[in-house]
Amino acid sequence: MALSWQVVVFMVQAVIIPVKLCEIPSESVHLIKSLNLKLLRTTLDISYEANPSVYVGLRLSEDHNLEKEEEYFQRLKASIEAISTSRLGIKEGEPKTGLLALQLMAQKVSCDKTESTIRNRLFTHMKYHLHKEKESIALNDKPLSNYFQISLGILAMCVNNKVVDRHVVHKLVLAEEKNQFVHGGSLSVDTEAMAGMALLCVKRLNNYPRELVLHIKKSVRSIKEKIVASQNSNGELGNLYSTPLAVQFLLALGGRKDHDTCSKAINALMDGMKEGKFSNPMMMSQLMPVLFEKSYLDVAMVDCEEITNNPLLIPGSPTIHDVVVGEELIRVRLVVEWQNFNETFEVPARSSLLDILKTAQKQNSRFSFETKNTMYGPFLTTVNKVAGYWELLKYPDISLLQGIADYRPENGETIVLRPGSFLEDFYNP
Ligand code: B12
Repeated sequence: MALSWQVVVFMVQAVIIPVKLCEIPSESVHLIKSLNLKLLRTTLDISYEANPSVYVGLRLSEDHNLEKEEEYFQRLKASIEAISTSRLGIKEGEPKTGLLALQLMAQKVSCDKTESTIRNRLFTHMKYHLHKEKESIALNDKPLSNYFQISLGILAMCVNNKVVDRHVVHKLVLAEEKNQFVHGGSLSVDTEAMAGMALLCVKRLNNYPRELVLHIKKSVRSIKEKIVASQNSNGELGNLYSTPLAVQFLLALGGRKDHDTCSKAINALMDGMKEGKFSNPMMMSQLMPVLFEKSYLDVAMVDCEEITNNPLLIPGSPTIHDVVVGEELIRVRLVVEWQNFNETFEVPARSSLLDILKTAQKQNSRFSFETKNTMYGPFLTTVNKVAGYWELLKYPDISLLQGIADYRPENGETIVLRPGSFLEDFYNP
């Protein structure tokens, strides 16, 4: 039977017009612009230390306010120089593997002609950190920081065209084989994606023995399978906040086979953006490259001549907050597991969990807490003088997807603070 002309046209188009793997819908321009402005606005608040991940995100965008980006880079440069001139070493319990990696990537996308001595010192620090991470894995079967940061470190060296010690790469490959990329108790899709990008990059450097290359290829395939299998009914890969890095990995991998997986994931991201779920600068910075169909591997290819200024990209005041607390009051119950603490507090509607913890501390002498500032915001480190990893949950067992400064409980909700695995030893010596 003769084919109708529409079928023929469709088939010809399918052959000559390449299907893009993770295409961003064209009607999303406004959404993307507003995220770009939101991210740019976070750079204006000088009470926060400059965040290299935010800078990398801005540089991988295709819309630039060159003046603001330059001002921000000058602030970053001061901390980069301070690290590069510091003595080689790692303060007990404070590895800087991830931070150094992000600084190296920031330096690369800045097109700054930083003195080569400073750049070389940074590479030396990075190598040293990766070496110490490798030693820790060999000795204790766990990194000093985590596999996400080791992957970032390998990636940062690689996009700067520096060869990473093959034993370090081998440790990452082995960890993937042994399913060691976990967050809390479950699979860390973020880490899978970051490791996947690092391995893709080193594979392309073409500098390793054949056997290791075969191992790398096998790991990349297994990472891809795990990421694709992690897609939920909303289209998210893992959860909403691991989806940006997972899509970056799929983009870096290329090929057309995962078109469906990727477009569902992009839709989930667009919905998340519309619902205002991307307000944390770190999360926005990991999402930014995806909106321009890029991945962290593109850090290697930033073309300084091509970056042009958009005079219309003007961020508003840095003090505009996305969420304002309401006048009406809500009731939130706070439970501290293992400590027999179970109390209800009244707070203004839309208060963050951090506000609730502050209220609890003020009103109840049996409750106290401490936090540590990180690039993602305040990290809860200590509850009632017990230090370690405290997991945040919504009763009974739903692990929160946001930190204490971003999560806003609803009226009647119960928040559970649970000692994480390494605190269990404290309670069950
Ligand atoms: C490793 C990791 C952890 C480890 C960190 C310790 C370790 N073993 O190294 C553990 C398991 C403890 C952890 C805990 C949590 N995490 Co976490 N974590 C990560 C991961 C995979 C990498 C972080 C990292 O090393 N970054 C690189 C370095 C350079 O940054 P850094 O600031 O120096 O790193 C430190 C802090 O970031 C801190 N940290 C880790 N996670 C979080 C989350 C928040 C909200 C904050 C404020 C800090 C923080 O630990 C890092 C290592 O010391 C990211 C994935 C991602 N996409 O970024 C998720 C991620 C940041 N975590 C997330 C979440 C939700 C949490 C928890 C709130 C989960 C929970 N329900 O309890 C808790 C934090 C609770 C608290 N006490 O405040 C989300 C954040 C999403 C968002 N909207 O902000 C991410 C994106 C994972 C995800 N897709 O869901 N995390």
